Amino acid sequence: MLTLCGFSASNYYNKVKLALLEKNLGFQEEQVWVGQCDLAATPLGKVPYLKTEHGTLCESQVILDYIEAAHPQPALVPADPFGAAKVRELITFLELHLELVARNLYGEAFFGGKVSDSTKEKVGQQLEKNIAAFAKLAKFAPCVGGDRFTLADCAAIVHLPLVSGATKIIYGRDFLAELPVRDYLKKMGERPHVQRVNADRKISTELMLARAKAKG
Ligand SMILES: N[C@@H](CCC(=O)N[C@@H](CS)C(=O)NCC(=O)O)C(=O)O
Repeated sequence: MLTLCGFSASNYYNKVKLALLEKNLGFQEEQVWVGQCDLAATPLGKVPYLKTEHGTLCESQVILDYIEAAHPQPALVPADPFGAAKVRELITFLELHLELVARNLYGEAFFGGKVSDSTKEKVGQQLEKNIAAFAKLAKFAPCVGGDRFTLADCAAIVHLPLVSGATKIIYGRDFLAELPVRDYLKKMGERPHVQRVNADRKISTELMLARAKAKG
């Protein structure tokens, strides 16, 4: 039995959760907040991590690659090596070049903190450049990499709303507005597993914010 550890407000947790659901794999969820992680399983204290019959794994992409190799069907990565690499290329852009850059804004955008003006300026410039590059690779036809639902969609569905939301709040403008992201997310939102992830996310986000408030 697989146990996914973390919490449903986390985009990286939800990337893995969506893939597990789409692959129809039985798994259980163990709610672990940041600060409560088993550091032997996730030495940087990040979620998600996965408990398997062989041991634990951290880092969402490592977990997804393991799941795909261990349970190839239904496939969320094309069988041909080039198609598979194109999926990973999109995930790299989504995470390394979009989400991780936008993450510098979350403290102020979502958690009542403050981000310096110089950070906002630097991050804004990086995002403009990286989003323009991502736009050249993404297809949204209707899935992010073309006509098939893949692991790149598991990443795009959870990360793109944060990039939109953070830029809207910090710069007063959704940096993804010129891409068909809203229609894409609406279409993906028709999938029952995406609906489940989003419903769980809302509950978990309220819990997370209540915990932060209680802590002061
Ligand atoms: N590269 C990691 C990123 C995971 C990550 O940043 N998770 C966040 C929650 S969304 C976290 O645990 N943050 C706590 C921390 O970094 O200390 C992955 O793909 O799993």
